[in-house]
Parts: sequence; structure tokens; C-alpha cells
Amino acid sequence: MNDSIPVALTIAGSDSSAGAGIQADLKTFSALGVYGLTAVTCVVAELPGKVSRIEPVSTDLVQEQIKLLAKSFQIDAIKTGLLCSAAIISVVAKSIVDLWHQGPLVVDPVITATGGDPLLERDATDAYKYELFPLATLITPNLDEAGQLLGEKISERALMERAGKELEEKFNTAILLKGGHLCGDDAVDLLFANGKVTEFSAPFVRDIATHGTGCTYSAAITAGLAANMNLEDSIARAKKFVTSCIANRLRWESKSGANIDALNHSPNDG
Ligand code: PXL
Repeated sequence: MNDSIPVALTIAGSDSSAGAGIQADLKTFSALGVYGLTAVTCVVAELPGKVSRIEPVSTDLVQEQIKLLAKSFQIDAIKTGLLCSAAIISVVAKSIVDLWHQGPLVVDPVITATGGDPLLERDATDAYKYELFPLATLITPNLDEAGQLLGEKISERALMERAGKELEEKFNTAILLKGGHLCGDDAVDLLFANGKVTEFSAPFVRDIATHGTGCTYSAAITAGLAANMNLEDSIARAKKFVTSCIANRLRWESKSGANIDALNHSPNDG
């Protein structure tokens, strides 16, 4: 019996093209030796770069999935991805408080898709701020998400440092602020934890699909925490993992002649 494998739960949306969302999370958990469980919050019909339709799962069904899993499995870490609406954020926060023995919780505050399509209802950021963020071990906003949470635009490195500190103080938890292409040739992320700033960087890969990188990154961090790695080591390994998923990306020609690029979550086979 293999009952010593770490177990992680992702509470997130389904991406039909499977590069982001629960599909990315599961592939990442598997690649990093963690057994993945899922509670699906919504179903998104989409291709990389184009969301066609999104429908939420009922709050009762979201709650039931988490309840069943929490009662039956020893869950070592949880991550949340796309939560779709304020009502779903609330029920997820309540379920975690009621049903889980407080282990590491990674909150990826997904607001828009990489292509810019909105994924979260407009009024849902308050539910994040007041209900879910207080439970988080780590929150992983990109620059757009951090900007929306703070009501300001983060357009340079100095502002990134200030924004990260502000978020850490405001939500009283660790913040991984993902800098994307802000710092020129490197993709620089800053961890704000316990009043300290730690930098994680990798060469920025230009002009390629990044659909699913945020989900993959936060799932990889969660996998590390589920396996009892500390926060810094989990992030450093996750950054390497995402970078290799990008470097080994896959490409198909769609029937319309356009290219479809996708992350390769099994980078060793790439
Ligand atoms: O990458 C953000 C994201 C998260 N979750 C789901 C998605 C997407 C992007 O499209 O579909 C389900």
C-alpha cells in the first residue's frame, strides 16, 4: 500500500483546454509526486487565449465535494484557483474553516485569464479580502491581480516592492508577487514573508503561450508544502518546474490554421 504519498486538494475551475485550472493542478501534482484531489467550482469552455463560456457549479455541490474529501482523506495542503463568484469564495472559506485541520493553504487569486478575459465576478474581491485571505498561508497574485487588490497600477520594480509589502501587511500573510515581464529579460517574483523579501528569478521566455503558468506555479508550490518542504524551497522548486514546463511547451496546428501552444506538465518527457 502506498499511503505515504502526500495528498493535496485543488479547489478550482475546469479548463477544457487543460493547460490551466484543475487540469494543470492535477498534472503538476502528479509530476511532483503528490496525489491530487479536486473540488470543481466552475466549468470553462475555452482554448488558450479565448474563453468561450463559463458556468459556476452550485455552492452546495462545491461544499459537498470539499466535505466528502476532508472527511475521508488526510489532506496535507490545499490550493484555491478560479472560484468564479463571491458566493463560491464564501462557501469555500467556510468549508475550510469547518472541515480542515489548518495545514498550508495557497490562494491563487485568479481574476482574469492570461488572454485578458474576465473569470471572476466583479463584486467578488471583497469576499477574497475578508473571508479567504485571512486563512491563507500564501497568496500568489500577478501584477494585475495585486493592482486590483490595492486599487493601483504596478508598472515598475520599485512599485512592485511597495505593493508586496502593503499586501503582506494588509492581509497579514505571505505574498508571492509575480512580476512577469516587468524586469526585462528575467521573470522576477518577490516573496514577502515575515517582513523579509526574497527574490526568485528565471530567464523570461518571450512570445510563447503562458496560459496556465499561474495555476501550474501555485500548484507546484502547494505540492512542495504538502510534502513538508518549507515555503522558500517550495517556491524555488516550483519556479524551476514552471520554467521547464514553458521550455518544453507543446504546439499543435488548429483546424483554422492558428497555432495552439500549451505548457508541457511532463517536462522530463519533453
Ligand atoms: O489561468 C487562469 C485560469 C484559471 N482557472 C481556469 C481557467 C483559467 C484561464 O483561463 O480557465 C479554470
